[in-house]
Amino acid sequence: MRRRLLLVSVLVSVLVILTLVLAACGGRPKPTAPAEQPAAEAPAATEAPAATEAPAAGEAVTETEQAAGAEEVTTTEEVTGTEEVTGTEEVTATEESTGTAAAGESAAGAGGTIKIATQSPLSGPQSAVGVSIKNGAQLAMEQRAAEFQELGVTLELVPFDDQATPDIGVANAKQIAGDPGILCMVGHYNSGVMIPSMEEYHAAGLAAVSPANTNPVVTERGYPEVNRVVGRDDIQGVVGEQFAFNDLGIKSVYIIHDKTAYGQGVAEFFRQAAEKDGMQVLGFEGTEEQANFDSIITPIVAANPELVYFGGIFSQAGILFKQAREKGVTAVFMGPDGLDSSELAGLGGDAVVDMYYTTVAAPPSVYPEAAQFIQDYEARFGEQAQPFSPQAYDSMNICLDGIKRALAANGGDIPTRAQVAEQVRATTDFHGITGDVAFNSIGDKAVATYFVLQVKSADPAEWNNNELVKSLDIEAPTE
Ligand code: ABU
Repeated sequence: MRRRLLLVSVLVSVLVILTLVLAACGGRPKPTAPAEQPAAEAPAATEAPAATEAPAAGEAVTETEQAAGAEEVTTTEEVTGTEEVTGTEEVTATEESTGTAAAGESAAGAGGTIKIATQSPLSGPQSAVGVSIKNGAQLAMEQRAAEFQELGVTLELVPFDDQATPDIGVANAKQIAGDPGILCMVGHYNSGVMIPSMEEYHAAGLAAVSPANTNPVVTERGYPEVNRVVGRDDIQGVVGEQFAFNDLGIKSVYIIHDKTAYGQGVAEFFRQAAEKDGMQVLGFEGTEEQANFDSIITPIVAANPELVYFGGIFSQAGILFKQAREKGVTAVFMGPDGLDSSELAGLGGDAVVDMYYTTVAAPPSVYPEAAQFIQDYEARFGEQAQPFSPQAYDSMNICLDGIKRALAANGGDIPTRAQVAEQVRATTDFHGITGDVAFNSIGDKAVATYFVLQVKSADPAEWNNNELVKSLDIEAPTE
Protein backbone atom coordinates (compact mmCIF):
# COMPACT_ATOMS: atom_id res chain seq x y z
CA MET A 1 0.00 0.00 0.00
CA ARG A 2 2.77 2.44 0.96
CA ARG A 3 4.58 1.44 -2.23
CA ARG A 4 1.38 2.11 -4.31
CA LEU A 5 0.95 5.50 -2.61
CA LEU A 6 4.58 6.37 -3.38
CA LEU A 7 4.05 5.39 -7.06
CA VAL A 8 0.91 7.57 -7.37
CA SER A 9 2.73 10.47 -5.73
CA VAL A 10 5.67 10.14 -8.16
CA LEU A 11 3.27 9.96 -11.13
CA VAL A 12 1.42 13.11 -10.00
CA SER A 13 4.73 14.96 -9.56
CA VAL A 14 5.88 13.92 -13.05
CA LEU A 15 2.57 15.12 -14.52
CA VAL A 16 2.85 18.49 -12.76
CA ILE A 17 6.46 18.96 -13.96
CA LEU A 18 5.48 17.98 -17.52
CA THR A 19 2.61 20.49 -17.52
CA LEU A 20 4.89 23.28 -16.31
CA VAL A 21 7.54 22.47 -18.94
CA LEU A 22 4.91 22.42 -21.74
CA ALA A 23 3.48 25.73 -20.63
CA ALA A 24 6.93 27.34 -20.61
CA CYS A 25 7.55 26.09 -24.17
CA GLY A 26 4.29 27.48 -25.50
CA GLY A 27 2.54 24.17 -25.48
CA ARG A 28 -0.75 25.90 -24.77
CA PRO A 29 -2.00 29.28 -25.92
CA LYS A 30 -0.56 32.25 -24.08
CA PRO A 31 -3.05 34.72 -22.66
CA THR A 32 -3.87 37.42 -25.29
CA ALA A 33 -2.55 40.90 -24.59
CA PRO A 34 -5.34 43.43 -24.36
CA ALA A 35 -6.02 44.87 -27.83
CA GLU A 36 -5.22 48.53 -28.37
CA GLN A 37 -8.31 50.63 -28.19
CA PRO A 38 -9.03 52.03 -31.65
CA ALA A 39 -10.22 55.61 -31.89
CA ALA A 40 -13.65 55.87 -30.31
CA GLU A 41 -14.01 52.09 -30.42
CA ALA A 42 -14.48 52.01 -34.17
CA PRO A 43 -15.19 48.53 -35.51
CA ALA A 44 -12.61 47.29 -38.00
CA ALA A 45 -13.31 47.75 -41.65
CA THR A 46 -11.36 46.67 -44.64
CA GLU A 47 -12.10 49.13 -47.41
CA ALA A 48 -11.54 52.81 -47.88
CA PRO A 49 -14.49 54.54 -49.58
CA ALA A 50 -14.06 56.27 -52.91
CA ALA A 51 -13.29 59.94 -52.48
CA THR A 52 -16.78 61.07 -53.46
CA GLU A 53 -18.64 58.32 -51.66
CA ALA A 54 -20.32 59.01 -48.36
CA PRO A 55 -19.46 56.33 -45.83
CA ALA A 56 -22.52 54.93 -44.12
CA ALA A 57 -23.25 55.87 -40.53
CA GLY A 58 -21.53 53.54 -38.12
CA GLU A 59 -19.03 52.42 -40.70
CA ALA A 60 -15.40 52.89 -39.79
CA VAL A 61 -12.60 53.09 -42.24
CA THR A 62 -9.09 51.98 -41.46
CA GLU A 63 -6.49 52.54 -44.05
CA THR A 64 -2.77 52.14 -44.10
CA GLU A 65 -1.11 53.89 -46.91
CA GLN A 66 2.37 54.90 -47.95
CA ALA A 67 2.33 58.65 -47.56
CA ALA A 68 4.34 61.03 -49.71
CA GLY A 69 7.90 61.22 -48.48
CA ALA A 70 7.82 57.54 -47.47
CA GLU A 71 6.05 58.28 -44.21
CA GLU A 72 3.75 55.53 -43.13
CA VAL A 73 0.53 56.83 -41.72
CA THR A 74 -2.37 54.89 -40.34
CA THR A 75 -5.68 56.61 -40.35
CA THR A 76 -8.68 55.59 -38.38
CA GLU A 77 -11.85 57.45 -39.13
CA GLU A 78 -15.10 56.81 -37.39
CA VAL A 79 -18.36 57.93 -38.92
CA THR A 80 -20.30 58.85 -35.85
CA GLY A 81 -23.68 59.42 -37.40
CA THR A 82 -25.50 60.56 -40.47
CA GLU A 83 -24.69 64.18 -39.77
CA GLU A 84 -21.01 64.28 -39.04
CA VAL A 85 -17.74 62.52 -39.55
CA THR A 86 -15.42 62.78 -36.62
CA GLY A 87 -12.08 61.41 -37.56
CA THR A 88 -8.75 61.70 -35.87
CA GLU A 89 -5.60 61.26 -37.84
CA GLU A 90 -2.37 61.28 -35.97
CA VAL A 91 0.54 61.95 -38.24
CA THR A 92 4.02 60.90 -37.30
CA ALA A 93 7.16 60.96 -39.34
CA THR A 94 8.62 57.58 -38.59
CA GLU A 95 6.15 55.24 -37.08
CA GLU A 96 2.72 53.86 -37.66
CA SER A 97 0.19 55.56 -35.47
CA THR A 98 -3.51 55.49 -34.85
CA GLY A 99 -5.52 58.55 -33.92
CA THR A 100 -6.95 58.17 -30.47
CA ALA A 101 -7.71 61.61 -29.09
CA ALA A 102 -11.20 62.46 -28.00
CA ALA A 103 -12.91 65.83 -27.84
CA GLY A 104 -11.99 67.73 -24.69
CA GLU A 105 -8.44 66.40 -24.40
CA SER A 106 -5.90 69.16 -23.95
CA ALA A 107 -2.84 69.47 -26.12
CA ALA A 108 -0.59 69.42 -23.08
CA GLY A 109 -2.44 66.39 -21.70
CA ALA A 110 -1.86 64.58 -24.97
CA GLY A 111 1.90 64.82 -24.35
CA GLY A 112 2.90 67.24 -27.05
CA THR A 113 0.15 66.53 -29.53
CA ILE A 114 -1.25 69.47 -31.48
CA LYS A 115 -4.46 68.96 -33.42
CA ILE A 116 -5.72 70.85 -36.43
CA ALA A 117 -9.31 70.41 -37.60
CA THR A 118 -10.71 70.60 -41.09
CA GLN A 119 -14.33 71.24 -42.01
CA SER A 120 -15.67 70.65 -45.52
CA PRO A 121 -18.37 68.53 -47.17
CA LEU A 122 -16.94 64.99 -47.04
CA SER A 123 -20.24 63.45 -48.08
CA GLY A 124 -23.09 64.53 -50.34
CA PRO A 125 -23.09 66.19 -53.77
CA GLN A 126 -20.30 68.68 -53.02
CA SER A 127 -17.91 66.10 -51.57
CA ALA A 128 -15.61 65.98 -54.62
CA VAL A 129 -14.25 69.39 -53.65
CA GLY A 130 -14.81 68.90 -49.91
CA VAL A 131 -12.74 65.71 -49.76
CA SER A 132 -10.01 67.31 -51.85
CA ILE A 133 -9.88 70.23 -49.41
CA LYS A 134 -9.42 67.78 -46.53
CA ASN A 135 -6.81 65.83 -48.48
CA GLY A 136 -4.84 68.95 -49.40
CA ALA A 137 -4.67 69.95 -45.75
CA GLN A 138 -3.75 66.39 -44.75
CA LEU A 139 -0.92 66.22 -47.29
CA ALA A 140 0.62 69.43 -45.95
CA MET A 141 0.44 68.09 -42.39
CA GLU A 142 1.98 64.74 -43.36
CA GLN A 143 4.83 66.43 -45.17
CA ARG A 144 5.74 68.47 -42.07
CA ALA A 145 5.26 65.76 -39.46
CA ALA A 146 9.01 65.11 -39.10
CA GLU A 147 9.78 68.81 -38.68
CA PHE A 148 7.33 69.02 -35.76
CA GLN A 149 8.52 65.73 -34.27
CA GLU A 150 11.91 67.36 -33.92
CA LEU A 151 10.21 70.02 -31.79
CA GLY A 152 8.64 67.28 -29.67
CA VAL A 153 5.22 67.79 -31.20
CA THR A 154 3.02 65.13 -32.80
CA LEU A 155 0.55 66.57 -35.30
CA GLU A 156 -2.96 65.22 -35.55
CA LEU A 157 -5.61 65.95 -38.15
CA VAL A 158 -9.24 66.04 -37.01
CA PRO A 159 -11.45 66.11 -40.11
CA PHE A 160 -15.15 67.02 -39.86
CA ASP A 161 -17.87 66.60 -42.46
CA ASP A 162 -20.04 69.72 -42.55
CA GLN A 163 -22.15 68.30 -45.38
CA ALA A 164 -22.38 71.82 -46.85
CA THR A 165 -25.08 72.42 -44.24
CA PRO A 166 -24.94 75.38 -41.82
CA ASP A 167 -26.48 73.57 -38.81
CA ILE A 168 -24.05 70.67 -39.14
CA GLY A 169 -21.10 73.01 -39.57
CA VAL A 170 -22.09 74.84 -36.39
CA ALA A 171 -22.56 71.59 -34.43
CA ASN A 172 -19.10 70.46 -35.57
CA ALA A 173 -17.67 73.90 -34.76
CA LYS A 174 -18.97 73.60 -31.18
CA GLN A 175 -17.21 70.23 -30.93
CA ILE A 176 -14.01 71.71 -32.35
CA ALA A 177 -14.20 74.68 -29.98
CA GLY A 178 -14.72 72.26 -27.08
CA ASP A 179 -11.50 70.37 -27.79
CA PRO A 180 -8.65 72.45 -26.35
CA GLY A 181 -6.11 70.31 -28.20
CA ILE A 182 -7.28 71.82 -31.50
CA LEU A 183 -5.23 74.95 -32.21
CA CYS A 184 -6.26 75.78 -35.78
CA MET A 185 -9.08 75.02 -38.24
CA VAL A 186 -8.85 74.77 -42.04
CA GLY A 187 -12.24 75.20 -43.74
CA HIS A 188 -14.98 75.61 -44.90
CA TYR A 189 -15.95 75.21 -48.57
CA ASN A 190 -19.31 77.01 -48.27
CA SER A 191 -19.50 80.61 -47.02
CA GLY A 192 -23.05 79.88 -45.80
CA VAL A 193 -21.55 77.28 -43.45
CA MET A 194 -18.48 79.30 -42.46
CA ILE A 195 -20.44 82.42 -41.49
CA PRO A 196 -22.45 80.87 -38.62
CA SER A 197 -19.64 78.45 -37.68
CA MET A 198 -17.06 81.20 -37.31
CA GLU A 199 -19.04 82.58 -34.37
CA GLU A 200 -17.89 79.46 -32.49
CA TYR A 201 -14.27 79.83 -33.60
CA HIS A 202 -14.30 83.49 -32.60
CA ALA A 203 -15.85 82.79 -29.18
CA ALA A 204 -13.23 80.07 -28.60
CA GLY A 205 -10.33 82.25 -29.82
CA LEU A 206 -9.50 79.56 -32.38
CA ALA A 207 -7.58 80.48 -35.54
CA ALA A 208 -9.42 79.61 -38.75
CA VAL A 209 -7.99 79.74 -42.27
CA SER A 210 -10.43 79.34 -45.12
CA PRO A 211 -9.22 77.88 -48.40
CA ALA A 212 -12.42 78.73 -50.29
CA ASN A 213 -14.95 81.08 -48.68
CA THR A 214 -15.48 84.20 -50.76
CA ASN A 215 -18.51 85.96 -49.22
CA PRO A 216 -17.37 89.37 -47.86
CA VAL A 217 -19.04 88.75 -44.46
CA VAL A 218 -16.45 86.07 -43.64
CA THR A 219 -13.87 88.75 -42.90
CA GLU A 220 -16.01 91.85 -42.52
CA ARG A 221 -17.09 90.97 -38.99
CA GLY A 222 -13.50 91.76 -38.16
CA TYR A 223 -12.82 88.64 -36.11
CA PRO A 224 -9.10 88.39 -35.37
CA GLU A 225 -9.22 84.58 -35.65
CA VAL A 226 -10.82 84.34 -39.12
CA ASN A 227 -8.70 84.50 -42.29
CA ARG A 228 -8.87 83.35 -45.89
CA VAL A 229 -6.33 82.69 -48.64
CA VAL A 230 -8.70 83.53 -51.51
CA GLY A 231 -10.45 86.59 -52.89
CA ARG A 232 -13.91 88.02 -52.25
CA ASP A 233 -17.22 87.96 -54.10
CA ASP A 234 -17.69 91.72 -54.14
CA ILE A 235 -14.68 91.67 -56.47
CA GLN A 236 -15.33 88.31 -58.16
CA GLY A 237 -18.91 89.28 -59.17
CA VAL A 238 -17.65 92.50 -60.76
CA VAL A 239 -14.75 90.72 -62.52
CA GLY A 240 -17.29 88.32 -64.06
CA GLU A 241 -19.63 91.09 -65.17
CA GLN A 242 -16.79 93.17 -66.62
CA PHE A 243 -15.59 90.19 -68.61
CA ALA A 244 -19.11 89.47 -69.90
CA PHE A 245 -19.80 93.12 -70.76
CA ASN A 246 -16.44 94.28 -72.06
CA ASP A 247 -14.82 91.11 -73.45
CA LEU A 248 -17.84 89.16 -74.64
CA GLY A 249 -20.03 92.17 -75.50
CA ILE A 250 -23.01 90.77 -73.58
CA LYS A 251 -26.00 93.14 -73.45
CA SER A 252 -28.61 91.03 -71.62
CA VAL A 253 -28.44 88.51 -68.78
CA TYR A 254 -30.75 86.20 -66.85
CA ILE A 255 -29.39 85.56 -63.35
CA ILE A 256 -30.15 82.45 -61.26
CA HIS A 257 -28.80 81.73 -57.79
CA ASP A 258 -29.00 78.99 -55.17
CA LYS A 259 -30.39 81.15 -52.31
CA THR A 260 -27.25 80.59 -50.22
CA ALA A 261 -25.15 83.39 -48.70
CA TYR A 262 -22.53 82.61 -51.33
CA GLY A 263 -24.64 82.02 -54.44
CA GLN A 264 -27.11 84.84 -53.91
CA GLY A 265 -24.33 87.13 -52.71
CA VAL A 266 -22.13 86.76 -55.77
CA ALA A 267 -25.18 86.95 -58.07
CA GLU A 268 -26.15 90.27 -56.42
CA PHE A 269 -22.66 91.66 -57.02
CA PHE A 270 -22.88 90.58 -60.67
CA ARG A 271 -26.33 92.19 -60.99
CA GLN A 272 -25.27 95.50 -59.43
CA ALA A 273 -22.32 95.75 -61.83
CA ALA A 274 -24.52 94.80 -64.81
CA GLU A 275 -27.11 97.44 -63.97
CA LYS A 276 -24.37 100.02 -63.60
CA ASP A 277 -23.08 99.18 -67.09
CA GLY A 278 -26.56 99.28 -68.59
CA MET A 279 -26.69 95.53 -69.23
CA GLN A 280 -30.32 94.37 -69.32
CA VAL A 281 -31.11 92.08 -66.37
CA LEU A 282 -34.04 90.03 -67.69
CA GLY A 283 -34.49 87.92 -64.56
CA PHE A 284 -33.09 87.33 -61.08
CA GLU A 285 -34.34 84.10 -59.47
CA GLY A 286 -33.30 81.90 -56.58
CA THR A 287 -33.87 78.16 -56.44
CA GLU A 288 -32.95 75.28 -54.16
CA GLU A 289 -34.12 72.72 -56.73
CA GLN A 290 -31.54 70.01 -57.36
CA ALA A 291 -33.11 67.83 -60.05
CA ASN A 292 -35.88 69.28 -62.22
CA PHE A 293 -35.39 72.89 -63.35
CA ASP A 294 -38.39 73.12 -65.73
CA SER A 295 -40.06 75.97 -63.86
CA ILE A 296 -36.81 77.94 -63.82
CA ILE A 297 -35.93 77.27 -67.45
CA THR A 298 -39.30 78.12 -69.03
CA PRO A 299 -39.05 81.88 -68.30
CA ILE A 300 -35.40 81.87 -69.44
CA VAL A 301 -36.46 80.46 -72.82
CA ALA A 302 -39.14 83.17 -73.05
CA ALA A 303 -36.69 85.97 -72.09
CA ASN A 304 -34.04 84.77 -74.57
CA PRO A 305 -31.02 86.39 -72.82
CA GLU A 306 -27.53 86.52 -74.32
CA LEU A 307 -26.08 85.23 -71.05
CA VAL A 308 -27.30 82.98 -68.22
CA TYR A 309 -25.31 83.57 -65.02
CA PHE A 310 -25.69 81.04 -62.20
CA GLY A 311 -24.51 81.96 -58.70
CA GLY A 312 -24.04 78.66 -56.88
CA ILE A 313 -22.22 75.35 -56.77
CA PHE A 314 -21.26 72.88 -59.51
CA SER A 315 -23.53 70.10 -58.23
CA GLN A 316 -26.65 72.15 -59.03
CA ALA A 317 -25.20 74.14 -61.94
CA GLY A 318 -24.23 71.11 -64.04
CA ILE A 319 -27.78 69.77 -64.02
CA LEU A 320 -29.36 73.20 -64.56
CA PHE A 321 -27.15 74.00 -67.58
CA LYS A 322 -27.69 70.56 -69.10
CA GLN A 323 -31.48 70.84 -68.86
CA ALA A 324 -31.38 74.44 -70.10
CA ARG A 325 -29.55 73.42 -73.30
CA GLU A 326 -31.90 70.48 -73.79
CA LYS A 327 -34.85 72.88 -73.57
CA GLY A 328 -33.44 75.23 -76.19
CA VAL A 329 -31.59 77.90 -74.21
CA THR A 330 -28.84 79.13 -76.57
CA ALA A 331 -27.34 81.77 -74.26
CA VAL A 332 -23.70 81.79 -73.18
CA PHE A 333 -23.40 80.18 -69.74
CA MET A 334 -21.35 81.69 -66.95
CA GLY A 335 -20.85 81.46 -63.19
CA PRO A 336 -18.41 82.03 -60.32
CA ASP A 337 -15.92 79.80 -58.48
CA GLY A 338 -18.58 77.50 -57.03
CA LEU A 339 -18.59 75.98 -60.52
CA ASP A 340 -14.85 75.29 -60.38
CA SER A 341 -14.82 71.49 -60.19
CA SER A 342 -14.39 68.68 -62.69
CA GLU A 343 -17.79 67.48 -61.47
CA LEU A 344 -19.36 70.35 -63.42
CA ALA A 345 -18.20 68.68 -66.63
CA GLY A 346 -19.31 65.29 -65.34
CA LEU A 347 -22.83 66.55 -64.66
CA GLY A 348 -23.24 69.11 -67.45
CA GLY A 349 -21.49 67.22 -70.26
CA ASP A 350 -21.50 69.04 -73.62
CA ALA A 351 -23.81 71.74 -72.24
CA VAL A 352 -20.97 73.27 -70.23
CA VAL A 353 -18.30 73.08 -72.93
CA ASP A 354 -17.29 76.64 -73.94
CA MET A 355 -18.96 78.21 -70.91
CA TYR A 356 -16.99 80.73 -68.83
CA TYR A 357 -16.40 80.90 -65.12
CA THR A 358 -14.57 83.20 -62.78
CA THR A 359 -12.64 81.66 -59.93
CA VAL A 360 -10.37 82.48 -57.02
CA ALA A 361 -8.97 78.93 -57.17
CA ALA A 362 -8.59 77.57 -60.74
CA PRO A 363 -7.24 74.14 -61.63
CA PRO A 364 -4.06 73.40 -59.66
CA SER A 365 -2.15 73.33 -62.96
CA VAL A 366 -2.36 77.15 -63.29
CA TYR A 367 0.06 77.51 -60.38
CA PRO A 368 3.67 76.87 -61.47
CA GLU A 369 4.71 76.11 -57.90
CA ALA A 370 1.99 73.51 -57.44
CA ALA A 371 3.65 70.99 -59.79
CA GLN A 372 5.14 68.93 -56.94
CA PHE A 373 1.85 69.12 -55.01
CA ILE A 374 -0.03 67.74 -58.03
CA GLN A 375 2.34 64.76 -58.19
CA ASP A 376 2.36 64.17 -54.43
CA TYR A 377 -1.43 64.41 -54.22
CA GLU A 378 -1.94 61.84 -56.97
CA ALA A 379 0.62 59.50 -55.40
CA ARG A 380 -1.00 59.85 -51.98
CA PHE A 381 -4.71 59.79 -52.86
CA GLY A 382 -4.80 58.10 -56.28
CA GLU A 383 -6.73 60.81 -58.05
CA GLN A 384 -6.38 64.35 -59.32
CA ALA A 385 -6.64 67.23 -56.85
CA GLN A 386 -9.70 69.40 -57.28
CA PRO A 387 -9.62 73.21 -57.28
CA PHE A 388 -9.33 74.57 -53.71
CA SER A 389 -7.16 71.62 -52.65
CA PRO A 390 -3.91 73.60 -53.19
CA GLN A 391 -5.50 76.44 -51.20
CA ALA A 392 -6.21 73.96 -48.38
CA TYR A 393 -2.57 72.84 -48.56
CA ASP A 394 -1.47 76.46 -48.20
CA SER A 395 -4.03 77.08 -45.42
CA MET A 396 -2.66 74.16 -43.42
CA ASN A 397 0.89 75.42 -43.89
CA ILE A 398 -0.18 78.86 -42.67
CA CYS A 399 -1.65 77.20 -39.55
CA LEU A 400 1.55 75.20 -39.05
CA ASP A 401 3.81 78.22 -39.54
CA GLY A 402 1.73 80.18 -37.02
CA ILE A 403 1.91 77.30 -34.55
CA LYS A 404 5.67 77.01 -35.05
CA ARG A 405 6.20 80.71 -34.35
CA ALA A 406 3.92 80.47 -31.30
CA LEU A 407 5.87 77.43 -30.04
CA ALA A 408 9.14 79.36 -30.36
CA ALA A 409 7.68 82.41 -28.62
CA ASN A 410 6.44 80.12 -25.86
CA GLY A 411 9.83 78.57 -25.18
CA GLY A 412 8.86 75.33 -26.95
CA ASP A 413 5.78 74.71 -24.81
CA ILE A 414 2.41 74.07 -26.42
CA PRO A 415 1.01 77.54 -27.13
CA THR A 416 -2.47 78.84 -26.33
CA ARG A 417 -5.12 79.36 -28.97
CA ALA A 418 -4.74 83.13 -28.56
CA GLN A 419 -1.00 82.89 -29.26
CA VAL A 420 -1.62 80.81 -32.39
CA ALA A 421 -4.44 83.07 -33.65
CA GLU A 422 -2.18 86.10 -33.23
CA GLN A 423 0.66 84.44 -35.15
CA VAL A 424 -1.63 83.24 -37.94
CA ARG A 425 -3.05 86.75 -38.45
CA ALA A 426 0.51 88.07 -38.45
CA THR A 427 1.17 86.16 -41.68
CA THR A 428 2.76 88.69 -43.98
CA ASP A 429 5.24 86.79 -46.14
CA PHE A 430 3.92 83.28 -46.62
CA HIS A 431 5.18 81.79 -49.87
CA GLY A 432 2.70 79.11 -50.85
CA ILE A 433 2.06 76.93 -53.86
CA THR A 434 -0.80 79.25 -54.84
CA GLY A 435 1.30 82.37 -54.44
CA ASP A 436 2.29 84.73 -51.68
CA VAL A 437 -0.12 85.36 -48.82
CA ALA A 438 -0.19 88.38 -46.55
CA PHE A 439 -3.29 88.88 -44.41
CA ASN A 440 -4.62 92.39 -44.08
CA SER A 441 -6.10 93.81 -40.87
CA ILE A 442 -9.39 91.87 -41.27
CA GLY A 443 -7.90 88.55 -42.41
CA ASP A 444 -8.34 88.91 -46.15
CA LYS A 445 -5.57 87.94 -48.52
CA ALA A 446 -4.26 91.46 -49.13
CA VAL A 447 -3.89 90.91 -52.88
CA ALA A 448 -5.82 88.03 -54.43
CA THR A 449 -5.90 86.64 -57.96
CA TYR A 450 -9.17 86.39 -59.89
CA PHE A 451 -9.19 84.11 -62.92
CA VAL A 452 -11.52 83.81 -65.90
CA LEU A 453 -11.52 80.37 -67.51
CA GLN A 454 -13.36 78.64 -70.33
CA VAL A 455 -14.40 75.00 -70.12
CA LYS A 456 -12.79 73.05 -72.97
CA SER A 457 -14.07 69.50 -72.56
CA ALA A 458 -17.02 67.49 -71.27
CA ASP A 459 -14.51 65.01 -69.87
CA PRO A 460 -13.96 65.62 -66.13
CA ALA A 461 -10.39 64.29 -66.45
CA GLU A 462 -9.66 67.28 -68.70
CA TRP A 463 -10.73 69.92 -66.17
CA ASN A 464 -7.12 70.95 -65.59
CA ASN A 465 -6.88 71.80 -69.28
CA ASN A 466 -9.59 74.46 -69.22
CA GLU A 467 -8.37 77.60 -70.97
CA LEU A 468 -7.11 80.40 -68.76
CA VAL A 469 -8.59 83.48 -70.43
CA LYS A 470 -7.33 86.11 -68.01
CA SER A 471 -6.13 86.64 -64.48
CA LEU A 472 -6.20 89.82 -62.40
CA ASP A 473 -4.44 90.60 -59.12
CA ILE A 474 -6.68 92.86 -57.06
CA GLU A 475 -6.19 94.33 -53.62
CA ALA A 476 -8.86 93.54 -51.00
CA PRO A 477 -10.79 96.42 -49.45
CA THR A 478 -10.12 96.80 -45.73
CA GLU A 479 -13.46 98.23 -44.61
N1 ABU B 1 -16.10 80.35 -53.05
C1 ABU B 1 -16.33 79.01 -53.51
C2 ABU B 1 -17.14 78.19 -52.58
C3 ABU B 1 -18.43 78.75 -52.30
C4 ABU B 1 -18.52 79.62 -51.10
O1 ABU B 1 -17.68 80.48 -50.83
O2 ABU B 1 -19.52 79.47 -50.43
